[in-house]
Amino acid sequence: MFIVDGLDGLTPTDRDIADILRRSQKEVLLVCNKIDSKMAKDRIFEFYELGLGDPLLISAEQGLGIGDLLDEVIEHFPENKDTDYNEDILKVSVIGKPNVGKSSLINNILGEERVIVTNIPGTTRDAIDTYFTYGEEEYLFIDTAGLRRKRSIYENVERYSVVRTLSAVDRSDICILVIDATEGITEQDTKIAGYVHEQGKGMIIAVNKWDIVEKETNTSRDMERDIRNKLGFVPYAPIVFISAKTGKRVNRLFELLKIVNNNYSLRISTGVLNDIINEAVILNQPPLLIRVID
Ligand SMILES: Nc1nc2c(ncn2[C@@H]2O[C@H](COP(=O)(O)OP(=O)(O)OP(=O)(O)O)[C@@H](O)[C@H]2O)c(=O)[nH]1
Ligand SMILES: [Mg+2]
Repeated sequence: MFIVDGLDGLTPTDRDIADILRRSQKEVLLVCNKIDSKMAKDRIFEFYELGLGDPLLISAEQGLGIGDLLDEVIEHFPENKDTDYNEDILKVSVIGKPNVGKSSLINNILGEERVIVTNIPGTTRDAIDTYFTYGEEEYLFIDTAGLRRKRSIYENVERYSVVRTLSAVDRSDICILVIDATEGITEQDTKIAGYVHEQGKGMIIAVNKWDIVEKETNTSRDMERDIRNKLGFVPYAPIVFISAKTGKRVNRLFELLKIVNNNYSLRISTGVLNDIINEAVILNQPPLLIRVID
């Protein structure tokens, strides 16, 4: 991406850079910034001289044209970028709202600060793949951008973060849905779980930040009950109470990954399936259809 300054107009340095870029034979996007000013608008034509095609017009300060620019960038992404690993590897995406500790969990699992962790919601913008071996097993972990409530997700960069998170879910076998224990299940968590469920992916519910929850005798039981109530449509997803910060029960996640993976890849033969359906029909007779003929 070659950014030129619309206010300055075409400069000799721009020409030099354009020369180098043309010779490199790489794909180049010519981007003209500061287009919010009238003077810059009047000078756009100068940049056609660079022979790098139509300049894309943006204002970084005002946020103009950024969506179109990102569309153009994505157009140039190579296809099938993800296929250079063993297809059998277990793909696990870590998803949830912003700031619940998804990146912290990945770092804890890897034992190093691989991805950025801060308390600013929206720190992770892109889906980040990491390969990892635990015991005998190989895994691909995908850290994702936190999914915010709808109201604020449709702008520019945010929109792409959402697309990338949803596509991370699509390409994973199992999703670890991270919940913030201090907040409990929110409507947004329900929506995210709904998406994973609809995509037919395996799911583990990891209740994180368990280290800072004030615990009484039944705290985890009550919380589990609340989760089961609110996420009644995923009774199959195991729940685990963890702390990405202290590492508490993070190992248990790996046991669960194995179990969920076994269930996920289970193939049920037609015969067994028919038996189950017959039994269900016997236990719960569907109402008879009565046709009234006059
Ligand atoms: N006490 C406590 N704090 C945690 C835990 N996990 C994460 N945090 C803190 O929560 C904040 C957010 O952590 P991140 O890992 O960046 O959260 P994230 O889900 O990746 O956030 P986004 O990338 O913005 O969606 C940081 O300040 C972490 O230190 C935990 O288990 N216990
Ligand atoms: Mg993050």
